[in-house]
Amino acid sequence: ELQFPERLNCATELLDQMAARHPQRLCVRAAGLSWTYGELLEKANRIARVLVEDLGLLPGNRVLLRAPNNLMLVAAWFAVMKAGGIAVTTMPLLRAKELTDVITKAQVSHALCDGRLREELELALPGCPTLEQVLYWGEGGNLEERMAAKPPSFQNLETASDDTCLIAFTSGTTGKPKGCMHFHRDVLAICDTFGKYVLRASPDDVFIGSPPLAFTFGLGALVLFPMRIGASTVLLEKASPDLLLPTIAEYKASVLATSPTAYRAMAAQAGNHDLSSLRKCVSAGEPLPASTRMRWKEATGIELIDGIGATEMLHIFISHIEAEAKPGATGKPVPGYQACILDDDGQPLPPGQIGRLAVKGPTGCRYLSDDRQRKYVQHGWNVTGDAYLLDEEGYFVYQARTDDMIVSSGYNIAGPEVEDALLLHPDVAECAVVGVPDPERGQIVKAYVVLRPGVVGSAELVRALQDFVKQKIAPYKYPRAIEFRESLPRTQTGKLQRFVLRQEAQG
Ligand code: 3SK
Repeated sequence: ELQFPERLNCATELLDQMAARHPQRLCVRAAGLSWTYGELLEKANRIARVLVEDLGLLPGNRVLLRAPNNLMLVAAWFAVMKAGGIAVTTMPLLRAKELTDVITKAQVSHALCDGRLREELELALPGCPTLEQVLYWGEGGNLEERMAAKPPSFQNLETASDDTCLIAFTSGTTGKPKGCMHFHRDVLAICDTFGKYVLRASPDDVFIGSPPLAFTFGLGALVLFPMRIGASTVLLEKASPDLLLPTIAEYKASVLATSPTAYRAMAAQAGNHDLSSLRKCVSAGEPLPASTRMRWKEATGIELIDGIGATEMLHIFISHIEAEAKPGATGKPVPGYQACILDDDGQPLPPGQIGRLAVKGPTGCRYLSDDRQRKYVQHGWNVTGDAYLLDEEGYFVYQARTDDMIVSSGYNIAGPEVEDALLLHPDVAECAVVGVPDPERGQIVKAYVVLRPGVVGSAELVRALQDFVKQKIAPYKYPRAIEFRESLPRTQTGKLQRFVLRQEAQG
């Protein structure tokens, strides 16, 4: 079991102490910029002073952070930790309405924002009476000027290890985001569980990846895990597969964190780039199809480390080391966590039966003023919205989001299993499978398919895809309806929004 002292500030552990030991070691890099641990500490200290001395920040105040993944965002995040504030990091693409909801719900009082993202924040301001202090950096901002006027030192607030330090908003695959509160000790706990026992990176590693730092997958994989061990990280403001591949080569990145969709796209182009520096690749954010694991391994020789996490749990809680990968299964509980499968009455199910995945461990769900807390945390278990089964070897095998189970003529069909089968077809680039109402069968399986460039959808192709699925999995699971699309609805973290397709189908 992890033990943390009663008083603990995660910034002291991750930044101050590492900078004291290795001031000259490279810490964060981005196009044309690079800061050592010593330099990042100085920037964070100066921002902390601006927050406290100029903007009157008090411990427990909530600070909105708004920027693409860049160095100033990391410095601002640590400044908030140092000053005992609570970071509310938001997706760069949020619009004024969404920002207003977050600011209102989290009672945000201060904001630090990249000047390029000023417009939507300013549109939101009239609807946000709690937000009194806003500073911009970069374009049209003066944060840097204020920083330059401050000394480079700061005395970190001695927070309690169970003081809240961040509120992460869920990306909302169901369309209703919730704020999840996490403590200073939680930030270190994810480093000392998944980071230490599954990822097992070293100080020489160079981390890189696509998830925004507002998504806790990105915060952990691109900032917290590298800094816990004194490694360095490369941040990309735009991290499409096309940009990630050459940047991995340019920086000789060795640890990559991105989504299954990106791995699939990158596998197709991997041969055109020098990826020889890569040694560890983490996939999370969405279930990993066995075909994607296989394609990435064929393209790079690297076994993906798959993981399921949740904003509610802060990071990944089921995963595996490379040597224990089992295609089609997510893995086993990360050391420090326990997991089980519950039936609808909250009773544990034996291996082989599908139920709700429940977990407990050093991190857990604390929704900010939301009744859904009672549903998520039951008898000490965090009951996720994922349908899983435990196999005979103790691996947890993903079936579907509980909302994505399709019941057709009495058969239970997991949409993602049909998606996995479709993805094996060479003409399919992406797909989403949902249940749509049907007068005879209750529901039928419908697939929305994005075809590979140059392939044209036709009635013959529909039949070919249906036959293909029938060859791969039990024939009753085949998609009775197939619609070709240019793209699929996704959250800003890349998760498929099947509920949007279900709603469309229901009219
Ligand atoms: O979606 C996930 O699997 C995830 C992974 C790591 C951290 C947070 C999340 C939501």
